[in-house]
Amino acid sequence: MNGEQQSMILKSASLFPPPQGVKIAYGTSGFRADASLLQSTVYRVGILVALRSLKTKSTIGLMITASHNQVSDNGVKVADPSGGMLTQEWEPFADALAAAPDAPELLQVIKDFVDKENISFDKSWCANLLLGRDTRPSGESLLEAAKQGISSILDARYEDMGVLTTPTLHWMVRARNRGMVASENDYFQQFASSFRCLIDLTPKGREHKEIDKLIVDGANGVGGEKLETYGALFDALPIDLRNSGKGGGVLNEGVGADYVQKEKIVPSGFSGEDVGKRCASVDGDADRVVYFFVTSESSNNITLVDGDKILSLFALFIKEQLNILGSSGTGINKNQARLGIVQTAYANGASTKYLKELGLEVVLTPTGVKYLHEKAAEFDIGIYFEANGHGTILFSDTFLSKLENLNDEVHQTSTKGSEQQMATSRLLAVSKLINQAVGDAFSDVLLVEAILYYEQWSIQKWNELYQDLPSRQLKVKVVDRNAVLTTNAETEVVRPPGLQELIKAEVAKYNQGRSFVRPSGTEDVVRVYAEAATQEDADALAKSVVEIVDKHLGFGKL
Ligand code: G16
Repeated sequence: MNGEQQSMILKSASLFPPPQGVKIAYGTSGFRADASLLQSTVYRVGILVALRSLKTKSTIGLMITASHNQVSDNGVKVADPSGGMLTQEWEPFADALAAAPDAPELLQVIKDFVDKENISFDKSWCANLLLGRDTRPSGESLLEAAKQGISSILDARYEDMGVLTTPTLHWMVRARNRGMVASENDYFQQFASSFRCLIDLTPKGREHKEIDKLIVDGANGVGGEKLETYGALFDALPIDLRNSGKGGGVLNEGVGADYVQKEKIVPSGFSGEDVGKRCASVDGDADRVVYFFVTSESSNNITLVDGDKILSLFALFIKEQLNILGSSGTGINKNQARLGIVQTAYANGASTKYLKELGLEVVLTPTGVKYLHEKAAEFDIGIYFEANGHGTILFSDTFLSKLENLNDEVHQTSTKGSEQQMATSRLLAVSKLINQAVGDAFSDVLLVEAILYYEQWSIQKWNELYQDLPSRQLKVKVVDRNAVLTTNAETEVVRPPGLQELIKAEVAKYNQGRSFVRPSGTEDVVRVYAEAATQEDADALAKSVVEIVDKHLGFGKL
């Protein structure tokens, strides 16, 4: 780094002093906190993405969002060259940047890292960034701070893509780095045409009726806003949009995927008139989706069809297509198409049992797309989902080229129109319909809808794939959530000592009981999950574990 570069950083960094007495750490998917505390952190992430772009000689993405959190929070996520989350290897650097107390120390952290990583400032590559933000009121000024951070790296360029869903930005980064054009319109056009293609590949003989209207809860956020603009492109899928954000509702307040999945009650904007209808709820930045139906006119109850059920539907469909290929002597048999499933400890026990009974390989990772994505990439086809509705399908490049070769062969022979050819085309269509950069509410909805159409299933029939074990998720405010350290994909606590034994003793009291606790990486809380044979038991188990956590780490008021 030359003198000019160093003085530029010093000068601009002094305009973004970190807030006193607050430590903001890199969490499950980036930095997240009350928006008023984030100017300095976001400025510094601007520097980080510029350096990441110089290091990888690729386009990098920066997204201002706090996704499911309350509207007064905000945050920043980074998209790596693949379109996935920032490599975990750079997280300590992100933390060190955020923690530097003043401009000179910040410069020192940067200089040390640039030397260690051997980052070159020669003119052969200018840092190149794509920027986006969700609809939060604090987004614009935080994005300004990010731009200042980027501009403090000489010759860095950025394109401000405006208000976007998080997965759109990840998709754009992936597409740009593969040499493709990548506007927001391209993103929606690709999904719309792949959806149409998959619908058209439904086998003849199955009843072809119109798809029933899907009711979508837009969380009063960017998902609702974009669906209003682009939803008509999905011409085969009629949509009744609620909570688009236009009617004055507040982002994530009593609405959205996180609310619906955690509370298991009807979101605002839905009523007894919606009983039995197919509904989907996206989260604040539209990277998650859960389905549900209202169970009775007179209560707030819903039947939740969560990320585990979406995963199971996807797994069943993909397996069916692979079976068709395997039985037709295509050369793509079970051994050449390793299909893997990735879940977290939050996966309902009944879902894992169901997937294993299908003969599938199931792996658990800690919470956070960054872990699930990495694991899923080890398979020819890796399907990952968190119960909260965050997930996607990854196809390895090798497997995709096998499919493409098979498709070419089939087009040259008389097997055209055969089941084998249809299965090949369906898998190729799925690979284009699914967002392989990151979990994406829109692309997941379109794939769910295409599969339900293919199977001719209602949401109720889909829900019957297996019966969820009753569960409850709660959160506890604690003095310091980082006092909790877990192991074994977050299923056991190793610190503070003694806590795990107490949880274990509580679990032993319940039939089919299971419970674990972990510090959230997006909110200042410890999360508690419990499941058991009945809802009363799951609730009671969750409540006792909350009390144990509160006694050990909280304020002892519960
Ligand atoms: C983020 C992550 C998800 C994670 C969720 C909750 O989602 O991308 O993988 O499940 O946070 O994390 P935690 O339990 O650590 O708070 P989002 O949609 O909020 O960006």
